[in-house]
Amino acid sequence: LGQFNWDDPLRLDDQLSEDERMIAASARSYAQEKLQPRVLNAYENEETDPEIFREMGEMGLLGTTIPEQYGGLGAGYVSYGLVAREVERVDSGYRSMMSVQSSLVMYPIYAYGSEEQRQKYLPKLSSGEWIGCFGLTEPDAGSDPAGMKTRAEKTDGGYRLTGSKMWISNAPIADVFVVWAKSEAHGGKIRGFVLEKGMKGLSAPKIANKASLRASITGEIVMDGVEVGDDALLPHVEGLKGPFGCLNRARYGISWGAMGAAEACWHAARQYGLDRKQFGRPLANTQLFQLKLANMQTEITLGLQASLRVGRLMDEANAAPEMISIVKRNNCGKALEIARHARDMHGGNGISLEFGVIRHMVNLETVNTYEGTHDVHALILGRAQTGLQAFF
Ligand code: TGC
Ligand code: FAD
Repeated sequence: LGQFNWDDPLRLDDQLSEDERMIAASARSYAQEKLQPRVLNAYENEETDPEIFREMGEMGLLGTTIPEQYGGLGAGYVSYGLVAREVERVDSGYRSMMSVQSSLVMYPIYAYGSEEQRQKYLPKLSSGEWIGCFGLTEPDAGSDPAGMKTRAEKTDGGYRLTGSKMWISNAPIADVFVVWAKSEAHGGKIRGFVLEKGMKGLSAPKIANKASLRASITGEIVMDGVEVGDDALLPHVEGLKGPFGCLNRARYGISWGAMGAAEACWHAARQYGLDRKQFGRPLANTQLFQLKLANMQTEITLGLQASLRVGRLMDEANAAPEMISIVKRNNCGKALEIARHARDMHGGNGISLEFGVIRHMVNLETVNTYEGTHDVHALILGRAQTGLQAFF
């Protein structure tokens, strides 16, 4: 008979390579030793320590899938997912910082950039010396990025960018800005540009008073006629498939990350139930408590297996975006539900930040919304199986 491990029921660990296990273990020890001790303070005070990028860079956690010649780790997408899971076990905001840098800034520069752009930006982004952000969403264009208003006008030897981006992770502390704009010189098609901190007309004010994802700084990007050279254009992609190509990777990482946050909530609820007695016995000795734990265990186990399958297909360059919609949507929705139950199972203590579960719960509201909301991914999947477009 096979062995049953309550916290790894389908033995995900056995399905990983030696390298993948090592990368996960090193991400876990970094996250538990360096991030866990500072998260409460960061969350309470809404403070993002830029030093975290340097530390992650040193640990090889930035640009996991980028080739080593550009400073990346040269590992696969399963490894990237395992890193996201370990970081988000501590806080979704820390995973956000990591995944924006890796999938939304380094990836487009690697996949769509010139050799000069790769050489200039990737090593410093992978070491964490430079911090990156990704500007797609605008005040009037969120789920529908095709409605963006940001424009790039051709100038002599370059472009002038005008517009604003909203809800941009890392923006106020970013050195490198990957922004998407409609380019008049390319028939109004969406093109990517790499901007740098300090450019005239570029600013990134912080969005304050977030109730969610407080350990990760978020801002606007304001481009008031920012002049850039021709070399700021990402030459190798045009149209929405540019930003979506990055989002495929980030959404996939989120599917693992959300399960990490869910695992943290599940484990906390189980321990709480074993420790706390009411009516003369541990809470974990009641049927309702065990039903909730069984549901958590089942959803997390299935969610992780599904992400592993998509990761393996990504490593074979054989994954379809709709597969990623399934795991992003399912795992975020399920993680949010698990966090809400874990909060409830902690009773009054569940509303205290000291116990962590309400922080995960509130963070997961963002995770369920960004990178395509739960409902937008349902519409992507609805379109794929009916052939009918229900966005408008
Ligand atoms: P649609 O007509 O479907 O497609 C337009 C073009 O894009 C191509 N495409 C894709 N390519 C690669 N991967 C994908 N997943 C793709 N999806 C679409 C498509 O083939 C087409 O190419 P072409 O060559 O024919 O032009 O576009 P639509 O305008 O109808 O899109 C609808 C919809 C809802 C699917 C899409 O707009 C969508 O996904 N909306 C959600 C927006 C979103 O996810 N925003 C994320 C912002 S970034 C962020 O949240 C970062 S948070 C990070 C953190 O802090 O961790
Ligand atoms: P809307 O698109 O206005 O959606 C509002 C509601 O309407 C949602 O429930 C949605 O599901 C629903 N809805 C929308 N369209 C339809 C439809 N056709 N049919 C049915 N229902 C629909 N963006 C970036 O570009 N870069 C970042 O780094 C980034 N970081 C973020 C960090 C945080 C903390 C947050 C909160 C957001 C971030 N975003 C970022 C933006 C994020 O991607 C958007 O918030 C998200 O795509 C949703 O867009 P919206 O907020 O405009 O909501």
